[in-house]
Amino acid sequence: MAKKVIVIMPAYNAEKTLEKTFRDIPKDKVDEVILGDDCSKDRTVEIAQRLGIRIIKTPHNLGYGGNQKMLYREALHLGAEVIVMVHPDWQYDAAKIPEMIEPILSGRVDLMMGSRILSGAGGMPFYKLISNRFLTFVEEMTFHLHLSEYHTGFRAFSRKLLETIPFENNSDDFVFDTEVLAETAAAGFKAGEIAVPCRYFAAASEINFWRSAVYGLETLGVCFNYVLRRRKFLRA
Ligand SMILES: Nc1nc2c(ncn2[C@@H]2O[C@H](COP(=O)(O)OP(=O)(O)OP(=O)(O)O)[C@@H](O)[C@H]2O)c(=O)[nH]1
Ligand SMILES: [Mg+2]
Repeated sequence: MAKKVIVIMPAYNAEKTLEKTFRDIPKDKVDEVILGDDCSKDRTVEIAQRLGIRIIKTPHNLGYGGNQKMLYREALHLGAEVIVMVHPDWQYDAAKIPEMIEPILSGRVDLMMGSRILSGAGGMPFYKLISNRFLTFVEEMTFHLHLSEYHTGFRAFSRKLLETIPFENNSDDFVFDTEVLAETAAAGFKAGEIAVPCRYFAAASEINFWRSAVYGLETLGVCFNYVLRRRKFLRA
């Protein structure tokens, strides 16, 4: 029997881009698409309903990480063997899903990342590119997952990975994504990546400078904690 593939989209005010993102998903390659709505204040839910997307809603505004937790829980509950996370902001080319899931379906890796850096990071604002490169360098020195970018919003996971890592303990905010990668490395899973063309426009990039800065500092904190824990573990 074919392995079940579920795409999850953590959404918050995605009315301008949801339909375009959804249209790009190759429906013949996935079994189900689920949208997690984090109490959007716009027409996200209405549009998702019209498109026939399965919707689950957070009880109150949880944040980006909280939304993902709810979605992974649901995807695992529905029996997904491969879970693809893509931002519904039409920044990443969702048509690349077959290439993202193939290495997981064939059992070569448990995590796949869609790298904007490998595709030239077209249009990424300069300060984001610099901080992305810097943080990725620190993360690569820490986690050794052999990735060109640790901050993409297009990822695919095996069921085994999501069942192994304690993602429920992670932050409900953006640093959730970094914590998942730290846990992936700590558990010894293998990661892979492909180049994914990206687009930059207002609705695809709403996180402002200060939220990016907080995220950057929190990411460094995750790296620091990881090194400390490893040292203790090696000494014990
Ligand atoms: N739950 C929740 N999700 C959010 C919030 N702000 C953004 N998001 C989601 O997080 C995703 C990423 O936000 P973006 O603004 O695109 O930031 P980014 O992709 O990390 O950074 P860029 O490289 O600038 O695009 C979006 O697809 C939103 O759905 C929020 O306040 N709450
Ligand atoms: Mg974005």
